[in-house]
Amino acid sequence: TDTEPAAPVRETAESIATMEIRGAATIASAAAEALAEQAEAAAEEAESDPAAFRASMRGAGRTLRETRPTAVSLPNALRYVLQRMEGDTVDELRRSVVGAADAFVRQLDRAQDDLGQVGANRLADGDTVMTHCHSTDALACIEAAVDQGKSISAVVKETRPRQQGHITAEQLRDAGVPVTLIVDSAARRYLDEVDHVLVGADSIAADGGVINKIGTSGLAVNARERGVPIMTAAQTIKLHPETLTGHTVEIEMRDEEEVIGSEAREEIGEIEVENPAFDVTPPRYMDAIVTEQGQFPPESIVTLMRELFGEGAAEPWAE
Ligand code: RUB
Repeated sequence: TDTEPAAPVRETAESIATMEIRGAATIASAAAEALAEQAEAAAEEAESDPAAFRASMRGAGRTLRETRPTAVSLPNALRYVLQRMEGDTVDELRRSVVGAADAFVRQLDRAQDDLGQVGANRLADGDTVMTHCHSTDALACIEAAVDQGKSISAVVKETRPRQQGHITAEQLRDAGVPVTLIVDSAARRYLDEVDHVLVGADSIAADGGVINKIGTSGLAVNARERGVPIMTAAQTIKLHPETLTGHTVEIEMRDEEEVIGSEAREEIGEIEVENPAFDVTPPRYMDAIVTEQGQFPPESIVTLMRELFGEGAAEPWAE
């Protein structure tokens, strides 16, 4: 049986669950780094027992996997690192894990830079972009456009209930992008004033459906109705391999506390409160998926998915 993971893994898992660490790409790199730290701790503990080392890494993988269900970049990160765990001795195993985690994080950073260039090419000098939630992949596109010398402004949706729009607003302000913050329900009114809608993704399904922060699908439908193009910025680590075999993506349901505090709850009394964190935008409402490998119409993303994840969705963390 596996022992409890080392402190860095437990702390990272806790931070992901409480959303101190959040956003699909950030979660993925934190998980990879936690596995590297687990490898160091496990190498000391397992001493010369490779089987104990492997069991300890699988346990860490499970702890990280169980934090949040929707962003596939998390299991994809665990798969990347744990499938590269190899060697006959504990030291070889340790080095393979640390090396794979390093390589993963570097690839993630490079993919985001490359994707930013692709997304930036869709933006023209003087454009205004509407954002939803906080996506580092989406921000990379705007920042690359600014680096290209384009002047871009932004209309930023606050994104209830957790207001990740505030993080987006701060980062855009720091990048020198003029920001107008609006409440979510004002989005359709402001669509007439923007040239693009730009969002990120937690997962992309084989049919091109985009799973992202709750409210994305309504925004996409409104954007289509107003004739505003909408794109998703998503590195290929967001492609969900299990959807190739018909599985659906689990939508995280979060605590009602995020929607009504205890005081409001007491006043309102016995009513149902639901708090889904994500929704699915059907491919027909999305104009383009921008990845580090170029931009794709959502309907053709399945080809890329087969190429990159065709071997299926192994679970190297399973007992
Ligand atoms: C974050 C969210 C982001 C995607 C993409 O949701 O929906 O749009 O994760 O982010 P939460 P990135 O705040 O609930 O984690 O481009 O940084 O991977």
